Amino acid sequence: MKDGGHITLTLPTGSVDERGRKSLRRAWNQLPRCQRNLIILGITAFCVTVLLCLSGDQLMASSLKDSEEKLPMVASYHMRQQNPHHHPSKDKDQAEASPAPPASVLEDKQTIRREVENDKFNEAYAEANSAENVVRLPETVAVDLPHAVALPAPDNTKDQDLGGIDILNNVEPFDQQPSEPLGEKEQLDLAIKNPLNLGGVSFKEHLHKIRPLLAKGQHFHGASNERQSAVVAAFKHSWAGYKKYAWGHDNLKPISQYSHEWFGLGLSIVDSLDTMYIMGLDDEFKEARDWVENSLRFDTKRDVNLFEVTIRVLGGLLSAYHLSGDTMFLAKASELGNRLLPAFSSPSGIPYSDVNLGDLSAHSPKWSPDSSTSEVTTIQLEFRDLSRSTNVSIYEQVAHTVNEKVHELDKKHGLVPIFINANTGTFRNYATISLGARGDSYYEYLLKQWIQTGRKDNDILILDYMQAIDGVLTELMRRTPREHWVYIGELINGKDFKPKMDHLTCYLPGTLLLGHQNGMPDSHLILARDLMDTCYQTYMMNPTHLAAEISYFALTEKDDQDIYVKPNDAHNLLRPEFIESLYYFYALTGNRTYQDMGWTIFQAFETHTKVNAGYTSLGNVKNAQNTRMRDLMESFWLSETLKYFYLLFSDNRKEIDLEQWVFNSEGHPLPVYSLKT
Ligand code: DMJ
Repeated sequence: MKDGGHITLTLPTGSVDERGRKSLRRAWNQLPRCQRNLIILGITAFCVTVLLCLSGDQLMASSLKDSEEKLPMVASYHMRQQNPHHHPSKDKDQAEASPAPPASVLEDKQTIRREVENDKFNEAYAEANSAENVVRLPETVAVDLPHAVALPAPDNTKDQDLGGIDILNNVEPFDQQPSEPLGEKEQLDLAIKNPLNLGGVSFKEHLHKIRPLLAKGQHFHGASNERQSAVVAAFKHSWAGYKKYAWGHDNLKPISQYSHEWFGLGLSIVDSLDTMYIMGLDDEFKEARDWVENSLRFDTKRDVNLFEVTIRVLGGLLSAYHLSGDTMFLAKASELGNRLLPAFSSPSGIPYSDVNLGDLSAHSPKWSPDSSTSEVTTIQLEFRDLSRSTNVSIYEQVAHTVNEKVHELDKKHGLVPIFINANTGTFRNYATISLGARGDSYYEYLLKQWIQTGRKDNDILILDYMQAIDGVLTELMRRTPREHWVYIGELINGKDFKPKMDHLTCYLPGTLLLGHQNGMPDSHLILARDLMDTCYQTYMMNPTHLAAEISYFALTEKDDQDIYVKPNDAHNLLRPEFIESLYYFYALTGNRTYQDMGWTIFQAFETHTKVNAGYTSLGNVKNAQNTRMRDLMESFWLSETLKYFYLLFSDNRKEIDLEQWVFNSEGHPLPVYSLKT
């Protein structure tokens, strides 16, 4: 048992527990007292050392918080306070003691590390939500997106903390946090006065604080078949022309080989980011990303349209952020969000249509006192996403106020006039009712916002949507007399039926199907299918196999044709709406017939709109020999038309999973947030 100071313990066989204990005790008693004291001293010294290491590590937490390898401060704080199983010093010792593992093991470890960090974040997140001094949060909260954004929604009540930033404020209070909660107006003023800040601190500082909440990025495989490759080639051809002749400008004029400026925000670049990311065009994405970082400026004193800039630029930046995980895009989106906020300073809360991003002022359009209804109601997906991505509530708050105000207004069976006054907050009397220009995406965003926020029962958004589609069925839907094409007409002056349908309305079949997939009645499905047929016919009826901007429908058998196009309406702007609907039909049903329909149209674009420097809009789709090229490639060709073609032709109809993502009106996917349970 004893051998030169080393102790050897031999356990006899039999009842291991009992015999072992006895034999240990005997061995211990046989040791000289001084040796026993030495052992006790050794054990005590070991325990003291371990205790000292632990508290030392805790004390070191603040100095280590900037390290990339370290857990973000927010999460680590909570872990150390709340999780008794967390042993940072042990992790560190293990990392130091082990030799470099092979790559596969590293990957495993990274996966484990990510999982551990997720667990840590979840605990921190749960703790943050339960803490007394945290902003009270509303109905929806994202908790289960694999890529990321587990963020609370802001409180919609008036008494709310500054910018809603402080779900994490029990961790590390912000310097400029006021002692009293700020109201909506004060939050708005604060954000407008400091467009380069989030909640009173720099973007960098704020994003650092919310690191556990940031997007992780997605992976795409690139084209997997010939049709997808053909779409990628079309994108590359468009991009090459844009780069050569219009780089940094809004749009390309592919015939004159020149640029077209609208807002001076490089629209084609920002609108293309997520398309390139999804297509796996890494080099192109990188050069676009670098342009955004170094050259995209929002401080120019120039009026821009709130809606267009929101869906194209804010939506484009946010989508690029969620897909790539690159926080540069989120910082840019935050600055833009701040600079767009002056639009909401109207007396009614209905935003003005025009904003001067440099001046930080806003006003109604020069030609009218009214904003377009679809424009003020098609900014909510983006503003909400900005709030949830940054954990600053003001954006969602002001945008949701518009939902509430419009909800309160009188409508015709859920249908809205296409103009609304930002000063009075009321619809223009006798304005047209339409699911085309100036009305279209009001209906789209009712459904999509409801999906984005987790599909809450009895939400005003879905109630308004259901009522509106009822109104479409009873007030606007008609069939042609001979061939029974179903179409959606308009109500001029809010009452007189006009059998006119914009190509813009061809987004509706896809949206209706998406709604049906999410529990809307079968009448929506039937309308979706019928309208799909009609929209396809508006392409196939022309010798170019391309649709005109506006189609008319026969009211009686006296009209020569069931569907006809007037000479001034025969243009095609490379618009996406029908391709978008084809995509939803394929993605939600898996029926490849929709791919074939899309392929026919893609080839028509190739034949009639492809030119040396890109793809061009046309003046006349009714004459294949004389299409009268119009010389403009709008950015939605890159953000929507080509993206929807690409996704439509995918072998994987869930390449973008519609359970997890919702496309904004410009084709930019944004994450769906779960309903808080
Ligand atoms: C795009 O900018 C958007 O789809 C918008 O909602 C409607 N118009 C164009 C495309 O046609």
